[in-house]
Amino acid sequence: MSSTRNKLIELLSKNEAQYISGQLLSEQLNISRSAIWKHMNELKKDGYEIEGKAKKGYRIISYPNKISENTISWGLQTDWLGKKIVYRDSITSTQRLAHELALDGAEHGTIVIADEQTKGKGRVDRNWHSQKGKGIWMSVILRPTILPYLAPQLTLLTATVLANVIDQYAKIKPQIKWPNDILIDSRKMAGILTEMQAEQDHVLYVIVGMGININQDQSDLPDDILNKATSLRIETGQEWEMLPMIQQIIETFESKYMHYIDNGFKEVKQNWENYGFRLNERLQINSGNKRWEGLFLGIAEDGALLAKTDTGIIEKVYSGEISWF
Ligand code: BT5
Repeated sequence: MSSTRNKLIELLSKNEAQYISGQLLSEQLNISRSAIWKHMNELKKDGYEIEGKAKKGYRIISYPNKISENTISWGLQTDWLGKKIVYRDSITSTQRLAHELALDGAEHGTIVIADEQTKGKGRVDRNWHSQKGKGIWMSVILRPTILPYLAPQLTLLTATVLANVIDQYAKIKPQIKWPNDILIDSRKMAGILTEMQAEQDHVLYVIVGMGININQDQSDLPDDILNKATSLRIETGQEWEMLPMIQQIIETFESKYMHYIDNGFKEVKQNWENYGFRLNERLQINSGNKRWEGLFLGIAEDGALLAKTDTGIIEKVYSGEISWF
């Protein structure tokens, strides 16, 4: 977003109670009156309500709820994450566009976000329902300096980011079901999809997709997920503003990611286990053609699930489905 626009919003918001004249704005920003007028129109398009009165000047009446490149960027306290944001009203899948942009050289920290996805993706080509304006559908392009086999750690890291933000923002403690589900009352409120392009020992890029159900009510949920999904609204009985939550997710992500890159996985592991679903309970694991039972111990340093078999052996599970009794 242009720095002039940022300054303009800043000036307007400092003067909220009174009008600020076009003359003063043009002096402070060092641009013409007609340029100011153009910026004002752009702000209105982004959902800012601005009153303009002859002889008095401009006054901000309300800030936007609307999601756009600009409204997300404004006030975002990050160094690199979300410096470039690509927003669409409607898209097939933010993952898909993120892959295209990444292959085209998009920089580390680029974000793709949409109001609606018509072909939202889950893992292994499952479908992800992404109704217009009802949730946060967002993909982050990362170019991490980690070895490819450690990329699954990024899914677990992202899960802790979402759990933390839901916890702080809505004062509701979610649980993380290994590896990628965020649950409330055993129902899925958010899912994460991590996809990677790598050479043998070098990650080209990773795309972390997050789908978070926010303002659906029970009747919005499609039949196939009616009994296993939930939203923040269903859980709390109120509508939630998405914009501040998106910003909080981006800021928390950057800070946890930096800590992880600098210090390793230890803190992610602790944080994850703090929200771990059914830790220390018996579970059933289906991976490949093997099906076995054991005690869920937590996660390993490399992000694998740790479970103890009935013969006392501690096994690591890297992929598969788990279920409980
Ligand atoms: C996931 O897959 O949970 C990963 C979801 C990632 C979605 C984001 S949105 C932004 C980005 N762009 C995309 O296109 N995708 C990412 P998985 O663990 O495979 O779970 C998929 C299963 O969850 C489906 O088979 C349904 O049973 C269920 N499901 C579908 N939509 C859901 C929803 N909105 N809420 C809860 N559960 C849902």
